[in-house]
Amino acid sequence: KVTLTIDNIKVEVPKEYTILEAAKAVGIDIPTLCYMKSVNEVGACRVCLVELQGARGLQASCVHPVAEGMVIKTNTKKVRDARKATVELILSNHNRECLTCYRNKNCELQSLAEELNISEIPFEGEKTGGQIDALSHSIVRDPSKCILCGRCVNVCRDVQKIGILDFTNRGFKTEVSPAFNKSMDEVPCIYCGQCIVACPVAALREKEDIERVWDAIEDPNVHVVVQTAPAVRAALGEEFGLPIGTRVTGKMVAALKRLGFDKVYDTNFGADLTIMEEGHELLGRIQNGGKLPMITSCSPGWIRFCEFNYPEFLDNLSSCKSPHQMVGAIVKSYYAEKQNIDPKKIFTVSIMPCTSKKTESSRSEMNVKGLRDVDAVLTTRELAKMIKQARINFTALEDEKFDQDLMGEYTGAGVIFGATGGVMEAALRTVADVLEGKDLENIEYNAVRGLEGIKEAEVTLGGNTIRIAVAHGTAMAAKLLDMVKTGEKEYHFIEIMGCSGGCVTGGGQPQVSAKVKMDCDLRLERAKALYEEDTVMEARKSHKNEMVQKLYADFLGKPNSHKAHELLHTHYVA
Ligand code: HC1
Ligand code: SF4
Repeated sequence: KVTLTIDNIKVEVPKEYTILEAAKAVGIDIPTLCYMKSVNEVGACRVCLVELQGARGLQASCVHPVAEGMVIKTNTKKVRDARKATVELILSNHNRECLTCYRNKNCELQSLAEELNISEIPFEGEKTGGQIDALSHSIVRDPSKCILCGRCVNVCRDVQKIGILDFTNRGFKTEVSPAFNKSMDEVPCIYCGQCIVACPVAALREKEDIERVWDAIEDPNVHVVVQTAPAVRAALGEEFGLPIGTRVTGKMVAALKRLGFDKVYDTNFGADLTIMEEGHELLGRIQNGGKLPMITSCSPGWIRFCEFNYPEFLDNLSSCKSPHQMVGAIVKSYYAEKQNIDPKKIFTVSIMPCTSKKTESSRSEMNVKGLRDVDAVLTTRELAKMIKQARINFTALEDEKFDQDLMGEYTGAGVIFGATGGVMEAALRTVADVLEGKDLENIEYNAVRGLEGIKEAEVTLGGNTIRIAVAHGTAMAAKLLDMVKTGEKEYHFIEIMGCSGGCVTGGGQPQVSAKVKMDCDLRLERAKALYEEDTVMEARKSHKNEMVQKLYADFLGKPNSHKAHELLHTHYVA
């Protein structure tokens, strides 16, 4: 430990701390901009400058290590002037159309400018920033908003180990973009959107599809069915000022009904259905000598990662479509038939915590007899925008229930899909009952919960030992697959999610400032909300979902039947 003085307060902290962390330990809040804990600690923007006695010039506190006896001042005229000048310089080369900006009122640069009391920009000159890139289905990049903080670069390169974005050109012409200034559409980007949630401004955002959804709702000849992913309920409340980790399932449903959707279902029904299909696929592969390990296929970011980087594992992927695609396909077939609605007049909307789902739903294979499984995918953020546009007082809404007919039931197993390890746990709950031939009581698999990058376990079921692994974030996926490739590890079943933490921290979830993220691990808080919902559900195993059983009895036959394959399974391309 070392002792130092910050703003006349003595503080004792571990010697590995930076000045920024030491100040925080005694409640002194130093502003930052490029800094993002564990992701971007580079001291590039110089907003976190402090005065260090005896040092020449001001020091960037986010990278400067503490030392015994240091005397630091964080709030002198010199410090304030320097921070202000730095932010003024950034603003002088920034597209300042704040009123019409995607991040208006939720922008870290805007808040900083306000805090520093910046009322005019003394230097005005040439501006950099090229064309907006909106070619992909998932992500829009606007260089005129970029402040070159490097957070997206580091998330993509170090956390995801993909490296799509980097600094290009030099000096004043520096830009962050894919190599050779290509479009995000032309590079092996997996559209995980982790760069979006890392961005402090609006240089990266999702490709919005709100207007098409409003149009469908407005059209009296169109029957609009909406479904919500498990992880959305764990984060939507943040957009309305509720604490991180507040579960807002009932309010979300109430809001969707007020927005005018004809039917409100939960993707969890599809998650339960996925477990039936995937569980039987796994049992089939184990019993018939099929390709192992089988790997889950719900996360479209992970699927793209596999297609681009590990094509040798394509046959290992479960052939199951992801749960929301399954729901879409079942709505346009079974539901349409039962409700006697022409499937051509049905418009399906998925509310997802994920930006990659937009691209997934546009894949040509994702259709039923030429009709799209899912017509539009909106992120959690886009749903929040619609609710705000409709002037719904979200926090005051009374809880409402999902529509209860046909596809209106779900189990706790479906809910936990949204957290890393959840798909595995849900699958085990069903596979265990099948192999043991009874209704097991112990259904919580703690070995696959939590934030360890790679989780492994061995479970013995009905005399069979099943070796499983779970990885989240593509860096961890790569590490795990490399071990499988060399033969160092052998498994029967692997769950992989493209984002660290699973869907709860997907690229379509509410943006949370780096400052808040310093103290709060979103992955844990949001996952808690899902595990909580699981424990209050009456049925917690997918095969106990009676509406899924009825779907098989009345329509699909049995899991992995010909019809199930036609509607619920897909293929992958290298
Ligand atoms: Fe997910 Fe899934 S869990 S992929 O993370 O399998 O997006 O939440 O909807 O489809 O159910 C996302 C979440 C989601 C699918 C399910
Ligand atoms: Fe990288 Fe994901 Fe952003 Fe693509 S979406 S640039 S893969 S972080």
